[in-house]
Amino acid sequence: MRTARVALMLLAGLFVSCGTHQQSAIDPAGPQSENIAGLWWFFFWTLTSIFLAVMVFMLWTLTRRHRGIEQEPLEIRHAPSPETESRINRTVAGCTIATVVILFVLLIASVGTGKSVSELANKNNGLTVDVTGNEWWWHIRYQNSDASMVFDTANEIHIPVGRPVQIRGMSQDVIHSFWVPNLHGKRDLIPSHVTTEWIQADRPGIYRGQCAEFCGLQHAHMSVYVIAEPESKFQDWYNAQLEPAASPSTPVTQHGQQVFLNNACIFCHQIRGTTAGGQNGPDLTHFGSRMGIAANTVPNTKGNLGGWILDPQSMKPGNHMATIALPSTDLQPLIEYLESLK
Ligand code: HEC
Ligand SMILES: [Cu+2]
Repeated sequence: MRTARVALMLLAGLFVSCGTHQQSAIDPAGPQSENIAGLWWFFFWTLTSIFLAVMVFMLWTLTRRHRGIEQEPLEIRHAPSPETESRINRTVAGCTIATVVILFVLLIASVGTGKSVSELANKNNGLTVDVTGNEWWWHIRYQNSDASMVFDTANEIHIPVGRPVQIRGMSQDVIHSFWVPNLHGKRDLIPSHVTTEWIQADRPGIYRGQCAEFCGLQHAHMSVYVIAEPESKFQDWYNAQLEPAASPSTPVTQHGQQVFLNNACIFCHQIRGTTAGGQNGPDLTHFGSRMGIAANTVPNTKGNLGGWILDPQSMKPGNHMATIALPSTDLQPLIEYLESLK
């Protein structure tokens, strides 16, 4: 009984979404995942029925009375009569044909799902987002045919509800896999190869995704949020992201900016509108507007940010951010500055 309960809980854990940030393949939020969830349920019910039918049949054969068979001498027990023999043959042939037919039905359903998942690609709407896997964070670039409209961010993708968005997946190092279960299946991100997929959210929400291909030490701390918002809210966000970073307006944040620009931070991080143009770490131009720190390992709060800058290796061991010893008088202004970058 206890094992059954534990197994049920584990199973539920696979599917149930955690809090407001949903992550579930069978709670679809868009047409792609709806197709995939439909296929999943079709497989589930088909295979469950077969399993139950086999179990019932087995129980029936085990419990029914074998008339007279016990009295027969051992040698002839295994020599069935010609009628029994032909009945057995017919049953085996029937089951074999049924198995082949069922496998074909599942195959056709699966190919059909693949086809309907790719259909969204025919609707072009102009929004293309490049997602590049890095050990262990997501580089996000909003593409545009006008180069002045291209911008970078990290670990968070905003999309307008009801519009298809093309995701172009790439990798900077090893193979990663982009998987936001409420919106789509897994798509591998392969070095020097571009993979594409189309996602669409039909209801607003925050959909959590995570790297689905083991990519090294911090693979488990490589998550991404897809935030689906109504068109007008999305446009506000988009326009704000296009802007360079806000200039610091108070003495404290001005001091914080100087701390950032005078340290090694600039070799790895970009803050558009300043001299910091590093490309080895997440773009920080609008860092203060994001939900999480270090691929959403911890929520983006001042306390967590201070802990991260002081000792990134204890929060996410092995990650590629350098530990930089800062005097305590510099840390607080630096935190204030980064959080002011909305
Ligand atoms: C050697 C390159 C390097 C240096 C130097 C560096 N960082 Fe980082 N930083 C990174 C990398 C890589 C990440 C992503 C780590 C991860 O999530 O695995 C990161 C993450 C961050 C983040 C979290 C961003 C996000 O959206 O998740 C902040 C904030 C940050 N760094 C601030 C700083 C500050 C401030 C300094 C200077 C004191 C600094 N970094 C110096 C490489 C660097
Ligand atoms: Cu990864």
